[in-house]
Amino acid sequence: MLTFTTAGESHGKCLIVIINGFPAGIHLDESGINADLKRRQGGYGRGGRMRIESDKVCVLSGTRKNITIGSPICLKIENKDYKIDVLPDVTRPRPGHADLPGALKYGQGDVRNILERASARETAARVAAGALAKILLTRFDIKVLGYVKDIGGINSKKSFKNLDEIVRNRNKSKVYCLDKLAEAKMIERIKKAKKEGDSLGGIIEIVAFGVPPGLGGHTQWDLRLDGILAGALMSIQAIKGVEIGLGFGFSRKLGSQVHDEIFYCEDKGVFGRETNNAGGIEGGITNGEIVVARAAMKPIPTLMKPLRSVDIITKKPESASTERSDVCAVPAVSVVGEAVMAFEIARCFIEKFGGDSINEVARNYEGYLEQIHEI
Ligand code: EPS
Repeated sequence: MLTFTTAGESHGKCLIVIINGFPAGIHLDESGINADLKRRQGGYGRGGRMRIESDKVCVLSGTRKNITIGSPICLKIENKDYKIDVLPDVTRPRPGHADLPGALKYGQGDVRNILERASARETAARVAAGALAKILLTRFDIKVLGYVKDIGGINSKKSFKNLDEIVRNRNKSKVYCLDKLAEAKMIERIKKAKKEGDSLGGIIEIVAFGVPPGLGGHTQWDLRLDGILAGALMSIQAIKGVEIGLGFGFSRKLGSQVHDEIFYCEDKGVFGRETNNAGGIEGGITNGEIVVARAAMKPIPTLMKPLRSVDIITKKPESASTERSDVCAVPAVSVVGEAVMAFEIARCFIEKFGGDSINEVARNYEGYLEQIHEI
């Protein structure tokens, strides 16, 4: 079973991620992981912290001569802004943040003991785990890509079916969106929010190309891939909604308008569809089409123009605490979404084709590909 767990506080010494169940025999390319970490740090709308950090992984275990050996892989990302023990107490919780419910749950009179771990800084560790999953998936020509669809109500209209076009357009954009016109408007919208001491949310889209039919499962509720992806995406800090394929759009249409009709492609010997409203998943199982998920991010709760709150010690009305933060982290979340979706697809892939070494996984996968052509 492929799993990961993270540790670390926002202003602690470092972030750690331990990945278990990763097959032996894969070249662990640190530069690929670091490129994703850098992309997560970027995107227009980030605050001062990202000028302090320059996230890079240090591989502490699980490899020999840069090749995985099947043992737990431990990755470390250092925090340059390490100052957790000297930071002031926080007693005015921010509406929308883990501050108050966390303080109540853990019996803390200082909200800092909650916010340090609740911080989206943790997502750097998840991106490292996801980058590792992407190395595994790339070996089987599966590519997972995230980009921005909407920031503060400004919608990117463009969509591409071609992987290279998505990468090219996304990488050119300061907000990781595919639509140049929308990009300019999004940047203006972020500038305005910043000037007004406010913050902005948005929508990200993640697509997975080359996923074979048969990942996930219909036989038990927790095997369903749509449920797994929704859970993983929803667990990202500030995510409040997830859709697969047409998502909420299904509810407004007739069945005859939305279900993707089935064809058989004689020359390739595969089943196919002309539409992909299902987002590549039917009955909790991948159907061989592109897997498409979207997630909605709420605006960041740290506001320079703070909302009303209460001091948890004095119980008197006060403005919520303010501190350095991002105005908009939607571009960063598109990188995190890509990572968590890649990891979950890799987890299901290993579950189905599992093996201790990459060669064993490859053999199982090739056998399966032959089998599905035979039914
Ligand atoms: C965050 C607050 C900011 C963000 C941070 C998440 O950090 P700081 O309080 O140090 O300015 O920059 O995000 C990251 C550090 C990161 O790596 O993404 C919060 O309160 O969640």
